[in-house]
Amino acid sequence: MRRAGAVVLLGILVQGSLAAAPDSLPRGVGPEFAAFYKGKTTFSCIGNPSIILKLSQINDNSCDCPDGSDEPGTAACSYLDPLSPEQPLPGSPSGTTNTTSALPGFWCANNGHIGSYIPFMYVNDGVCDSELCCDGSDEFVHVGGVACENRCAAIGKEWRRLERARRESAERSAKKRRTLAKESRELRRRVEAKIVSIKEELATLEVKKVELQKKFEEAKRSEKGKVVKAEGQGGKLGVFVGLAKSRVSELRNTLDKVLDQRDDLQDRVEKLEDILNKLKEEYNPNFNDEGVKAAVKGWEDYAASKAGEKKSDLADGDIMAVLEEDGETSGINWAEFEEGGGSDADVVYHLEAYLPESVREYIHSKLNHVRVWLIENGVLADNPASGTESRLVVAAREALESANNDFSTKTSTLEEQVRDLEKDYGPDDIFRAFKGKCVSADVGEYEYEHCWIDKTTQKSKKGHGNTNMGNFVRIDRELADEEERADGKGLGKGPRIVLRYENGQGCWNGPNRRTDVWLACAETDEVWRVSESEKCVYKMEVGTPAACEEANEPSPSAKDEL
Ligand code: MAN
Repeated sequence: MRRAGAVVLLGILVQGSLAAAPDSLPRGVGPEFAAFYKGKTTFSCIGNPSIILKLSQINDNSCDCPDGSDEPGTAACSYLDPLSPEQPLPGSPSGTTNTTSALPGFWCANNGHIGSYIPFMYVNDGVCDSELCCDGSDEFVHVGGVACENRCAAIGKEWRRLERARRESAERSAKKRRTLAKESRELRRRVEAKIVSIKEELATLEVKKVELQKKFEEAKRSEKGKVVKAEGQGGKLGVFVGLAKSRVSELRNTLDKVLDQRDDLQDRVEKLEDILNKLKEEYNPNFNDEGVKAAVKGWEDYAASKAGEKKSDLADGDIMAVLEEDGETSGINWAEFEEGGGSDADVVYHLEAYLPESVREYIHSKLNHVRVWLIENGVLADNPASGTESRLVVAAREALESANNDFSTKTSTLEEQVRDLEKDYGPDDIFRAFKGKCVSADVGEYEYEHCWIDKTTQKSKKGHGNTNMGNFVRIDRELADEEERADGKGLGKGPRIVLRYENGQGCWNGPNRRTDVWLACAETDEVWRVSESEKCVYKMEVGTPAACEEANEPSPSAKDEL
């Protein structure tokens, strides 16, 4: 490992340089500077071409060029490195090294791995810098007996393995991002389509509302002018009830009359029986009058047969009960049939009660229109209970109310959808696909949760409840400047998406909590780290495919044009 505090001057990795530098090149010259050294009889300093040196002055361990270009393979000009202390330079008008090195460093070809430059001050310093110079070519004089083995084969193999894994992971992440972008596009399209359809529905509803208002007014007007309804008018059952009621009353009157006649006849029979009884008791059997004798005999037979006769089951009380007027406590309660839930109209009025909750409201509004139509067209009876609105008015009012409710619900849904469409969901609308999703991580005594484009929460694992750490306000970009992490779970360097969450729960003696959620490209959504840089100001580092390179796919409209 390199000594602490050493400045990595230039860790430039030159791709595609697995081949060794040409033999004719002086030690330490990188491929992009080869032209300055190759096939020359003399050497001109790169930054000061007027200074011409002999070839033997290259790498002679003496810094002859002001830009150090004559010493590509030694540490002789290492003081030119920007962080080296200023040194007086012989012949310099300013007397200082107010110049920079023409070369980025000592070139390690690293055959079997990738070539790289190391700072000149590392050359022959007695330390093996295997990470930068795996071939050990920087320690060619073996200071203090140090001999750096060439580890490029193993390091290169491992590097290529990791590189392949990184590339594959990046490809998978990019693919996931494309899927997310596609999902987001589809979600956006749905919102747009919903807005169009709600607007159409509202336009239709507007017309319907005017119609229903008119119908309601008409129904109220006709209600006011209405006189008492004719008995039994209306639907089929209404007619039947009317007919039955008058028929029953007819039969009752007839029974009453028959009963009177019966009583009359009964009286007459009783009178005749008295006469015959008297005859039987008072006639003189000694008179041989055959006619009287036959009459008495006939009477005696009649009386005997009457004595053995069964008495009629029909009690007078029963007949009187039948003759009693119909009402709530006796006979048939016609009112129930005329006003109550017994009409055929009630089947339609109560149909909704049998429907599942989910469709009830919809059917209710549809049914109201049907009811009004049926009542208006005389198919259903409109049977108002006395002192209340007629069903026609009730149905018209309910239909209007239901249309008004429908209108206001749809208006708020429209406003909601329009707001959603205008909301910033990030590049490619990517965070639209994250709606309703959360990621969380256990950190110390809390579980931290990030609900995308919604809020961040600190959840106590000791049962102290949840604390809101901020609600989503906007998407920003900030520059990250962190060392790459071996596991790749870090922000690294470069511009990063930052999701801002503000106005969370108030901090005791402090501001409301807020969170910056920094995003970096990763294959899966994951909260990597949470920190509280100052009291109640949190930083979450979150990995997600959404933060990978933005897809440069042609837009669907561009495709269509092709
Ligand atoms: C709780 C947590 C901490 C916070 C303090 C502030 O303990 O929300 O993160 O720093 O309150 O009082």
